Amino acid sequence: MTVEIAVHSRPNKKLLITMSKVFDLDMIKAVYSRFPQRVEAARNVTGKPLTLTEKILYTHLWSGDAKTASERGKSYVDFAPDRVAMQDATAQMALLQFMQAGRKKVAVPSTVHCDHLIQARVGSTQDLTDALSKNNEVFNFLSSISNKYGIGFWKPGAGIIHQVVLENYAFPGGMMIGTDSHTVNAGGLGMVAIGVGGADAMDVMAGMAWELKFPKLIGIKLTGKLNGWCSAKDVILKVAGILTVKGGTGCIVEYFGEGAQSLSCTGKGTICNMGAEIGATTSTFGYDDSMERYLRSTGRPEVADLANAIREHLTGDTEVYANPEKYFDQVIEINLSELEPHLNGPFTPDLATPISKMKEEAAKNNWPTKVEVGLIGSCTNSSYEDIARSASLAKQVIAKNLKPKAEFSITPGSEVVRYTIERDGFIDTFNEMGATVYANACGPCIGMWARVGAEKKEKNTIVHSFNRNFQSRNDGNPNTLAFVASPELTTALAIAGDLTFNPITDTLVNEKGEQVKLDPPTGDELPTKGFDAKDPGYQAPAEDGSAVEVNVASDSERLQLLAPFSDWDGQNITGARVLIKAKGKCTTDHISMAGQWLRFRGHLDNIANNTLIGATNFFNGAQNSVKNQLTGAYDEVPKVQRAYKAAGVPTLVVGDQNYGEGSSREHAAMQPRHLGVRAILVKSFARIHETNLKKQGMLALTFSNEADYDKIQENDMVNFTDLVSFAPEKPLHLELVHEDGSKETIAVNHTYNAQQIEWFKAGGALNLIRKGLVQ
Ligand code: MIC
Ligand code: SF4
Repeated sequence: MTVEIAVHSRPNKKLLITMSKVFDLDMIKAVYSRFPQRVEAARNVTGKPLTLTEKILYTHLWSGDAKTASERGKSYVDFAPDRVAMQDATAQMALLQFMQAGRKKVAVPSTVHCDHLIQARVGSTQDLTDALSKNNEVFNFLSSISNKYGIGFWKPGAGIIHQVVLENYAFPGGMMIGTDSHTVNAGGLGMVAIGVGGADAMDVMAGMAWELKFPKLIGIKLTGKLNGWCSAKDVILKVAGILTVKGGTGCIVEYFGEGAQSLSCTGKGTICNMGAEIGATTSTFGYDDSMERYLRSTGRPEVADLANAIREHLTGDTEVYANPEKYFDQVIEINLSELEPHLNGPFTPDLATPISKMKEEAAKNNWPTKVEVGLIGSCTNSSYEDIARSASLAKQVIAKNLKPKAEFSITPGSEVVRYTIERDGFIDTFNEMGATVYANACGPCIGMWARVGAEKKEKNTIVHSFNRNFQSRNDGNPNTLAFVASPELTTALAIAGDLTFNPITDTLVNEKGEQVKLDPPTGDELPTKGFDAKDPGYQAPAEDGSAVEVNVASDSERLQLLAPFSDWDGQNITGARVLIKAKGKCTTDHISMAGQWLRFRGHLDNIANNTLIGATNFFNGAQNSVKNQLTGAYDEVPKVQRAYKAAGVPTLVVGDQNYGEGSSREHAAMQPRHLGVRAILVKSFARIHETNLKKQGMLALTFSNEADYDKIQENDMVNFTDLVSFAPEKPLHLELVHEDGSKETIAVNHTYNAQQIEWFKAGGALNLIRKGLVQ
């Protein structure tokens, strides 16, 4: 069997109006029919007006109408999400787990999107064909397993998960989870949409509740109106600068105010999308006219009508927005009229520099100011509006006799956007500017970018409109400095080829030697002629998939059936070694790199060979070089860990702040687990990663006293002294036996509740399901 691709077609062929099918209409009707009553119940138990976030959370309680008020930042609550979305790189592991759950069909509407495995090299058509042949085994697996279990399948070329979800599935007031940290994008259409690991997705698809600690609430009041060079992206770039990469941890961010209403729906999506970069559980906006316009434009007037009927429930209560300090845990106010375009980076998305300050910051930090490449697109910024506004700048290249100084590329977010922008002439405009149009996929954003010359590892600067800019992420070159900006600013900087070019004040010299100024970008929020596509790339699942076979070849290097992890032996872990003490930032990209490693996302043993190879060893400052205590020699992290495993020596990984920041990929938890690491001990965790570790039966621990990080020495032996009495809200203790024989005991905290301790004991949550101990 082969997977057919969504073939790019020319707009002059007869158009098929493919946007008329509304997914999940019955489910949405059911959600809305109970919404008002559940909001009322929530108002009664909390005894106060409600934020939108609370309305959505309380209307999605597993147990039905709210009976008690949940304590923010404290209570673990069971929720019933309305739907699940998965992308190809994470769906493999999620569905390999789902296969083990013994269910016939998914319990809630679910979809798989093939977007991460397509490498950007020469251009969309060729790249898609190449990806299809390289990844055929994986695409076939995903296609057939989706077919079997009732999961909607979006073929390679259909687009990036979050754009496709926004166009087809997101609805105001809904709750969804997705196996990708940028699932939060759907907040732009008024959802509470949360990124999770595959094991969490599996639970919900298997008909079980989904547990989340009731989040704290950050309110962001937007006043004024965007103008000139500013765009929605600049709002979140500014917020990232204020809150930093961990300022949103444990929180849902709710935007409101007249400024919020003035933003387009896809602009709101951009803001919510990058909420992942501040560690927020998710972000959301109240239902408004921009969302209604978007629903109608994407062929869902029925959903707009349904939402209009309960409009007052799909936004926060008036009293809340009038006195936000009373109802949110933290309030931030941003005046859109005064906002400046920002550039965030390099290496971290929260290093925010307004464009007017870039000259001095670049000089101070010795950042190369020549921009080599500008890239627009990704799930963050590939809406019609984004492309239209960027195209308005590309048009000026020709009109003003300019010659772009940097390379420039576009990755459209979906086939629907691509088809529509081609029809409306934008692709031609970009082509005239010399741009490359890549396939509708993640591409360079996830390191699937065959960038010519990257292997030389030269220090260089690129600017993109994506969301993440961790070291090595885009092209595998640790010396590429990536700056995140709006698509408009990215385009302007690619034209100028200069990071310090401020389009508001500066001029460019054109081919005739004249000084010219770029006019501020303009563009329609939505296509006046409507969206269209010949083949959006959707494959519906079989009504009855019981006869569909899912094959995983035993000698496959891409896919491997999962073997259960072993359960806890009930003993204290003793004689443990420190595999690595990671220094500084240790994101999921450092723990389980993407790029070329994406091909092994369905094969745990093979992908385990990249475990922690990007992390910096505190003791020697090197990457992928740790001391093997069995031999005294330094070697690669995965090799050393495999040696410990073979010798039956338990190990732990030590880390710094916000460990596991970034992606939802549970590989970052499963790989160390598979290789025999027993505990991860850090100063603090990113939310999704902490849950992933718990789910996989790992110990996720934090130093009670952060300074104890310094006490861990390279040759230490570590003994747990009270793991046998592991209990909720009770710190554990570790005895450090130093090389000189001295000993000291440190306290470590954990956030396991009683159920999660059972996961640990069973060797992972899936083992409980396998044993039929969870229904
Ligand atoms: C990312 O942006 O890092 C990814 C790739 O989309 C990840 C998912 C993954 O690791 O597969 C994410 O954001 O969760
Ligand atoms: Fe894809 Fe990049 Fe979006 Fe992740 S952030 S889903 S890699 S486009």
